[in-house]
Amino acid sequence: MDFVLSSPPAERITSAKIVVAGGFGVGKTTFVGAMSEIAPVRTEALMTRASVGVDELPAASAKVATTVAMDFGRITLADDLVLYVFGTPGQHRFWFMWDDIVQGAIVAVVLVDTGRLADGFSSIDYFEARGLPFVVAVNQFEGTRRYDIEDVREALALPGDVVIMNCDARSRDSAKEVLIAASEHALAKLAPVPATLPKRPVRVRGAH
Ligand SMILES: Nc1nc2c(ncn2[C@@H]2O[C@H](COP(=O)(O)OP(=O)(O)O)[C@@H](O)[C@H]2O)c(=O)[nH]1
Ligand SMILES: [Mg+2]
Repeated sequence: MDFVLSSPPAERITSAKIVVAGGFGVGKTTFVGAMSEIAPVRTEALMTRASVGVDELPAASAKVATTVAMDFGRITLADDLVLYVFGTPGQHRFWFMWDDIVQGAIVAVVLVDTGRLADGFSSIDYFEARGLPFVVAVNQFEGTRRYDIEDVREALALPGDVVIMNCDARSRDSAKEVLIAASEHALAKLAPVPATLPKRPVRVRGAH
């Protein structure tokens, strides 16, 4: 069968790297799997009884596998913009990999779960320390209490300019919305507009 392009190929394709971080079991692997247009690369291992007491999950979680290196997916946001999305392993014992995984990223998404908001702190601290812009996406697990975005902001002690949004990590559209917001946030941070223009004396042409 012939392959027909529906639109002419874009002149220049820009790719960017985005990192998805957050606590253990918050939905990072689910998020990358939902948004990726290629079969996501996963490095999941089955959780065994050996992880009891080490990797604690919410009581309702059906999680049977855990990411031991990273998740990787790709999404084309526009004809000329491709995002490569890397999910970090959540457990602290894998943090030695984070510096490599975030290398070259333009922005991060910190997934949080309102049942265990505090699990988001270490990711937030990490990106604040690295100076990497981030957005916060609240993964809405059913059965957990819903909070207003501003309550989440207060609980996480985040300033007003940090984008916080609700999401469903299982939904491609929802994950895509988060990635669009994150890319826009990165662009805004890359091209900061000075709050006030420097004041200069106005020179009138021809005046002496
Ligand atoms: N009910 C519900 N389950 C979810 C949601 N997001 C993820 N899960 C489940 O929660 C478990 C942990 O998700 P996973 O993506 O492996 O978390 P990770 O440790 O952050 O990679 C899995 O069994 C998912 O199927 C959600 O929005 N709602
Ligand atoms: Mg995972």
